[in-house]
Amino acid sequence: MLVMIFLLPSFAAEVHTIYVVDYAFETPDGSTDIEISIGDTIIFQWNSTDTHNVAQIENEEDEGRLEGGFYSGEPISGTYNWTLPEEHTTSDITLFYICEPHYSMDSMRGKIIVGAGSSEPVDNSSTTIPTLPFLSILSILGLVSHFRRQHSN
Ligand SMILES: [Cu+2]
Repeated sequence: MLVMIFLLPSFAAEVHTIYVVDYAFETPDGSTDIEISIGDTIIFQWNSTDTHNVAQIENEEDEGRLEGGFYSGEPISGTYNWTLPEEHTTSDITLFYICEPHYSMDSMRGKIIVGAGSSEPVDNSSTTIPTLPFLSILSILGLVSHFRRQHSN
C-alpha cells in the first residue's frame, strides 16, 4: 500500500504553486522559473499588500502583455488564487510571464518550461556582442594617439 502511494505521483499530473508576493514571483526552487510536465497544473497564489498580476509575454524581454495570451486580470492585492488555464500546458513550450506594474523588476518576470520547452533557433549573435566594446576602445586609443601626434608636430 505504501509503495503504491509513492508511485502515484509519477503517473498523476502535479500541481505547482507560484507565490505572488510583494515584488517577486516565487516558485518552489526560489527562482521565478519553473519546469513542469505536460498536463501539470500551475496555481498562482497571491499574498501581497501591493497589487500584482500575471500576464503572458511573447518573448523573454517583452515589456507588454501578449494579446490573447494568459492573463490573470487587473492587478490585485491580498490573498487570491488564479489557475493557469490548462490549454497552455498541453505541449512542449516555454512560456514567459510578467507582473504588468512591475515588469521592469527581474523578480517579477518568470519562465514556465513545459515538458522539453520550446525549441529555439541557435543564436550566434550573442558571441559577437562582447567583442564590440573591445573594438571601440581600440579605435578610441587610435584616435587619441592620432591627435597626440598632431599636437606634437
Ligand atoms: Cu507586481
